[in-house]
Amino acid sequence: MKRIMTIQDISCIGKCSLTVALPIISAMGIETAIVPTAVLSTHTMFSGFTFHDLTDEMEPIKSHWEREGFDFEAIYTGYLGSERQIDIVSDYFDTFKGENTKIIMDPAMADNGKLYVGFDEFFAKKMGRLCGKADIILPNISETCLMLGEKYPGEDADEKTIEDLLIKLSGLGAPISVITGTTFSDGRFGFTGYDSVENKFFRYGTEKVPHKSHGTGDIFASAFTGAYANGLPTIDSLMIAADYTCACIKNTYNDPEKVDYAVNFELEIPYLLKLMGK
Ligand code: PXL
Repeated sequence: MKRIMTIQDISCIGKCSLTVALPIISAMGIETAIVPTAVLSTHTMFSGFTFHDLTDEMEPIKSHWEREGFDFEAIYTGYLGSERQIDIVSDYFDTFKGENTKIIMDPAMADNGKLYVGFDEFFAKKMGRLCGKADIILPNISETCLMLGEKYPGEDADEKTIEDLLIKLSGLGAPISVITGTTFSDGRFGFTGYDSVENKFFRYGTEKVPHKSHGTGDIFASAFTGAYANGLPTIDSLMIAADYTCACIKNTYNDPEKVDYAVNFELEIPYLLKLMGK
């Protein structure tokens, strides 16, 4: 069985970061090793959340895994809790990046033009520098602008604006940059990417469901990582992730008992497996 590593927090309630990455990637038939960066009572949308930092565990976990000789098909990072964690994750990349190990980064730190509680512009710039070590980066529009120090153009930014941002993003150093949550002129919603090696843009959109929720970026990045680790090409993996995320949002939108802090990703795992041909 293939093995990936994912480095992000555990929000005990919130259906984001590790509590979605672990079930989604495992369900896709990939062993999912986790490096928890912090334990929070909820994600940071709630007021009064607790935050227990696990930075001090990260080095010892890395050293032990190194001694054991574990290797990984991919390293997927999400929400990181501090600038020091960014440095440690950079060491993880140096230690575990084998010839065939792909580094996938979702620089989860902002939405709707605003950083999540606890982050500042220095953190965003530093995350941008770490993105230079990745093979594929998956920021949303807000994260893109904050990493680049560019003005936030809004969620409905036009295709030309997004393409200009992608060119600048590629300057961070990752060969493939994908901006998630882009809206197209035909009203569809999805991702727009740029492959700087091939000098090619690509995009894919699904139906736009009028429901916005936390955690959808994490669901997208997790499904992408699972599909990619299964050996599917980048673009196919991104399309599967977009179709699955759309289904999760739609399921939630139609659920009279929905929660307002996350989407029903659990109920669409059978659909995800069908998309994978499993
Ligand atoms: O979904 C991204 C995310 C991950 N982890 C924590 C968060 C958020 C979004 O708010 O607060 C702790």
